[in-house]
Amino acid sequence: MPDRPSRVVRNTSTSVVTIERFIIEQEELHPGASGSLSGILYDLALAAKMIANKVRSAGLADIIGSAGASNIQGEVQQKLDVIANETIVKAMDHGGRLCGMASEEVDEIIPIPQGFKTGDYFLLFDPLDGSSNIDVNVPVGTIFSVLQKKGGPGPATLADALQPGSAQVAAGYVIYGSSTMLVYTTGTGVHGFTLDPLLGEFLLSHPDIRIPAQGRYLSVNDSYAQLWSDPVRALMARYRGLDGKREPMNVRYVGSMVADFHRNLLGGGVFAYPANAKSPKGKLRLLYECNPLAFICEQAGGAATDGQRRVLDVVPTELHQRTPIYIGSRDDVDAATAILAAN
Ligand code: P6P
Repeated sequence: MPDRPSRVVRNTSTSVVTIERFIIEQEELHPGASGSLSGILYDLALAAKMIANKVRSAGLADIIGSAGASNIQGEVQQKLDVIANETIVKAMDHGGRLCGMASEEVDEIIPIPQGFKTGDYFLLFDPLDGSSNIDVNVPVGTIFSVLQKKGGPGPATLADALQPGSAQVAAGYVIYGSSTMLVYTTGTGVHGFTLDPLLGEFLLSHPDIRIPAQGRYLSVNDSYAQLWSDPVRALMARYRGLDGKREPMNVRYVGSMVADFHRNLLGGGVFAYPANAKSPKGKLRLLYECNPLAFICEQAGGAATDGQRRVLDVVPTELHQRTPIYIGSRDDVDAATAILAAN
């Protein structure tokens, strides 16, 4: 991971800072910066506003419900999945900063259209995570990850995508909840911005987010308990205080990873999606869900493991590969490593 200058942290109680201004200030921490990464972040913030508009009005327009098609994951695509995916591709494909993109909703690498300049970065994203919750108005989210292109200039190759999470230069998510927030890192801390719908601006509301070392919340889907291995069951007993080693954690599980992760990031906790007999490699995708959230979590003082090793150290072999994940407060993730890696 490139060396990182110190953080820019401010007291937001006195200053109104837009995300655009914050991005510029962060860029000034990197004297040799070309401004390309800043441009990518601006464009992602714009895409987030456009998706937020669609999500907010989903109940009113005839875009609720499935689009009838299925994606590579075999999941029925919700119309908003398709719209969010197209929104991001159209916002990002002509800026001249990317060599290509990869999306949860698209089987192959998305090339930069003919006639547009290619750039030095590769963008991966889940356009609308948790979309099965859309129809019941539960928070959903967008997750993104930015890598530097490997090798020389030109169109993206699979090698540009299949880099370990430790190579990320930026990562973030948008949560479309009671308010719309964009949270991101470029390796100098984690910063949160809340969308002011009247201004149409993301304003700095959570500078330098730090996750508590030990969590209050456990986010896990217990319906798979019969399918877990014995070490996973032992870990869940630890989290629940059943082995007397810690206070029981409160269970909070939304079924939308961004919502569960965001609550734990701010309040302390661990999100666990273990491998199970039905999903031996886990369910969540490494490249555009687990890696970006792991980068954010570590930058906030937390940790993320697949049960055997640090998520950011996993060398990917497939674009849509899945991984087990235990992510959140450092002490709670360390407990997962201690119990799972030993078995
Ligand atoms: P389960 C949503 O489909 C998702 O990808 C994540 O957002 C969420 O955390 C997980 O799957 C929920 O999976 O098996 O508990 O319904």
